[in-house]
Amino acid sequence: MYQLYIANKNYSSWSLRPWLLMRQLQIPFDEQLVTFEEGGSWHKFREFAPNGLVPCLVDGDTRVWDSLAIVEYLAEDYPQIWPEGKGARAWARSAAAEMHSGFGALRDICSMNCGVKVKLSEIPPALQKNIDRIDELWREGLARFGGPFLAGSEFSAVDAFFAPVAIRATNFGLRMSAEATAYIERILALPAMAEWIEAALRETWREPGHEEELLRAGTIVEDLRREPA
Ligand SMILES: N[C@@H](CCC(=O)N[C@@H](CS)C(=O)NCC(=O)O)C(=O)O
Repeated sequence: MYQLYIANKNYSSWSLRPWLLMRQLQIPFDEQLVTFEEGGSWHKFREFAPNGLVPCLVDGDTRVWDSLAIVEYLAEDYPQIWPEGKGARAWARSAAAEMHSGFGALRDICSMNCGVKVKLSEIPPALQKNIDRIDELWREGLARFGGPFLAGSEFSAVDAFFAPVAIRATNFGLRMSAEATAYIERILALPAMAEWIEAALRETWREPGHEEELLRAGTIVEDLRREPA
């Protein structure tokens, strides 16, 4: 049985990607949730991941320590992880890679916090550029492959890679096109996504670094999380 190491569901956008993909595609795994440490989790996460980061997949003697590498490792046994058709797979891989290595302003300013809604104090040009590019990319995929998912009729790895954007866009009130907004609603309605968010809202752990990121971005308008113990 695969073991998937993740961190706090409320904060960990990288953990969400393989977790959602595996849950949605019904790939069995044991979830190993290890909470973030105040000031950095390097030592704690090094106990299972050589790079000291989550997510990390353990399959017997094999350790896979990056979200994109995990997806590719799983795809060797579960080809449905990528869409059918060489052209759709090339598009999906390019888009997932663009998310994996880019959109720094969105990731920095709108950090994932499933339970908290924030009014941004400003939308700097770099953030608007990221939002516009994601909107363009999503509209392209939906139109070209016919939806309802980014690369066609089935949920695939490219949807999992953009899933945290659905949470960020909702919680930071980012304005997107009608097609992108409808796509966000579809992703949030997936049973596995609802399961992740419900679990995130039940968490009572708080990590000051992640909380401070929100305060730098704007004003908190709603906190739906369970009170810390
Ligand atoms: N490129 C990596 C990024 C992994 C990453 O940055 N993970 C964050 C959590 S979402 C982490 O482990 N941070 C450790 C820390 O905050 O100390 C991947 O795709 O898996």
